[in-house]
Amino acid sequence: MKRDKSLIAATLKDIAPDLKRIERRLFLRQSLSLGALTMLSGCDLGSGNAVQGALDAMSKWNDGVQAALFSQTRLAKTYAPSDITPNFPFNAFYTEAEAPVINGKTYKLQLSGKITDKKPWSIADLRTLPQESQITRLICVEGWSAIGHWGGVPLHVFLDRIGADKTAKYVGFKCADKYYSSIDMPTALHPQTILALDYADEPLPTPLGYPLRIRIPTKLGFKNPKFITEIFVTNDYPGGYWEDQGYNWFSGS
Ligand SMILES: Nc1nc2c(c(=O)[nH]1)N[C@H]1C(S)=C(S)[C@@H](COP(=O)(O)O)O[C@H]1N2
Ligand SMILES: [Mo]
Repeated sequence: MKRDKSLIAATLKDIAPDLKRIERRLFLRQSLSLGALTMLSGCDLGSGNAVQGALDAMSKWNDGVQAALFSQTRLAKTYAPSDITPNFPFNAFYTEAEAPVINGKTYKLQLSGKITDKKPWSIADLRTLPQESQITRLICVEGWSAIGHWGGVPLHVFLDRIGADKTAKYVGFKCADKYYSSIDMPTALHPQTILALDYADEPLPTPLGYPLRIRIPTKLGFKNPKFITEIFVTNDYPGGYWEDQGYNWFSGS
């Protein structure tokens, strides 16, 4: 995540004189009250500084533009078996040795929120549903990407099966390692968004998220949560581990 943070820092440094000038002008003329600014940016400027408020507002605006451009019928590029990256890389906010080891035999996926049938699902249950396979590229904001072969249940099939409220805004994910993330409903229903159980036709190896992860080729890597323990459907913005630290929430790729 270093590269992106330093980029933001550099950008902030570049625009600092302009921001100072704008701030001073606003302050002197008092042409915009804090209340008006709060309404414009849609966030509470009193709790942060003006620059952060403006950046957050830009990021939210960017979410709206990206969501409008997103198409449920436009597919992410798929690749040939010969394109697959050998030794698909591990990435997390900790080292590979610290990845959670989950017992797939006793594991149950928990469901909550706007879902009719909240019965927990075992891995065996999930394997009775239709399976989909894809060779797609995962792109990480840290500056690397890798092509991998994923298999599992299309999320839209699962959401149908459990009676999820598809008019709700968000699908959220909780993970065994305290990671969490969330996506918009159109992305959740996209045909290539899958509840991945397999990598290269075998159960996921631990580093790649055993026993269950989300694979979304239309989103950046950090929006592909691994070691999923719970799925929920909600209209309340759930955020995410990196999203809550300033990463753009929509983050299409
Ligand atoms: N549970 C969990 N999921 C996670 C992460 C994490 O730290 N914990 N990191 C994310 C990030 S930043 C990336 S790039 C991808 C990496 O997936 P990989 O390990 O299969 O390469 O996982 C995402 N999902
Ligand atoms: Mo990432």
